Amino acid sequence: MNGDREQTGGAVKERPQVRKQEPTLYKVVLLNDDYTTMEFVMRVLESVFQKSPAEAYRIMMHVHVNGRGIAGVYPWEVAETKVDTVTSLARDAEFPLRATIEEA
Ligand code: TYC
Repeated sequence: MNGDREQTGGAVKERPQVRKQEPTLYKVVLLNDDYTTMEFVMRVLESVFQKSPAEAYRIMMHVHVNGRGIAGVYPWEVAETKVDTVTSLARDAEFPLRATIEEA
């Protein structure tokens, strides 16, 4: 064997090119409903999706007006955890707020 170096027909590459593997990303989509308060949705966007108050307001209003909107884009397991957290916070507060995952 040749350590970590690639065989390149006589020459030895000291710094083989490292190709980063980009993880597949997924959108966490927030759904509108008639009962969850705007304030609660903004609090979820700030605490679960690390949005600024201004960005949280913008996303919440987008969902309110258009029926759905992207809360964030993450690798699968992160997206799944965010959806679980939203679902659990909503259930505890007795709001029907829902979030789903879509391929980005
Ligand atoms: N439509 C809700 C209301 O008028 C607010 C709302 C916004 C609910 C976004 C859910 O994902 C949501 N109180």
